[in-house]
Amino acid sequence: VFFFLFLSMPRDSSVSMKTCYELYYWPSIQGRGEFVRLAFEEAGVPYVDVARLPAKRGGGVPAMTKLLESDALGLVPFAPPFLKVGSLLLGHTANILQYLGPRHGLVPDDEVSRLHAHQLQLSVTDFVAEIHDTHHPISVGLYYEDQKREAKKRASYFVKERLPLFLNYFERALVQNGGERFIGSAISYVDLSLFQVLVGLRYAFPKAMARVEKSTPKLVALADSVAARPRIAAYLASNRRLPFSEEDVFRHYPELDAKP
Ligand SMILES: N[C@@H](CCC(=O)N[C@@H](CS)C(=O)NCC(=O)O)C(=O)O
Repeated sequence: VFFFLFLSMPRDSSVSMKTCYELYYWPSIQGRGEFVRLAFEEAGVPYVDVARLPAKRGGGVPAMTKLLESDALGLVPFAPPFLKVGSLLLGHTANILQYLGPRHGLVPDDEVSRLHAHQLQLSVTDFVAEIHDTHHPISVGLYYEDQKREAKKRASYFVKERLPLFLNYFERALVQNGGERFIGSAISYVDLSLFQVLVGLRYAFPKAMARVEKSTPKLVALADSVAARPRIAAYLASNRRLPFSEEDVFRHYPELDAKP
């Protein structure tokens, strides 16, 4: 039995037989946690999405809140998503991916590649914050309905200026690396994240995206190629992949999209 158990362990030698990844994120949305979920899914690495488990199995939002309120595990993260690996607690999406990437073949070995992957991921972080702020320009503590007027104004500049600026930048970075992958020649967590950004933006701003995507053909091809990867395709078809919604980071409010 032990021999069989050993044979069925992941082959990645950097992963100890006891590695148990616990992801903490809001259970009903894709949000920023999705960038981490996609990395686990592509790598075929088992993880526990703790807040999505029932409370009687130690899950739910209270389990997440409990960790955020505790000082027992050292530096406490500011907000979800965060990852627990044994006694290590790690916050910030880009930081979590920087940790997982080298351990699961989602970034090349050399230092420059890793720094550049992190650099691109930090630009994803900035971009996601701006996407979020289109529907919450005044405060995360207010409902969209209470900041609709400001959201409309903010989103009009976003779709006109920031959306093409960011996407054309990512297209350029992709082309600089040959046009198929962002870093090196194999899939990296940055490729997975740009897939998520693209599909999220298509959901949120279909009209603006139809326009902008004409000038980002490599990005479009990259997103298609990520969606077609066997593990990602299986994940997207599973009930682990939550639908987009108006509770999420990428929200579709027709009044915030580009004019026809
Ligand atoms: N830069 C952080 C941002 C984390 C973040 O804003 N998390 C959101 C959910 S997606 C949250 O729960 N924020 C609570 C708050 O800002 O008070 C990251 O990329 O992980």
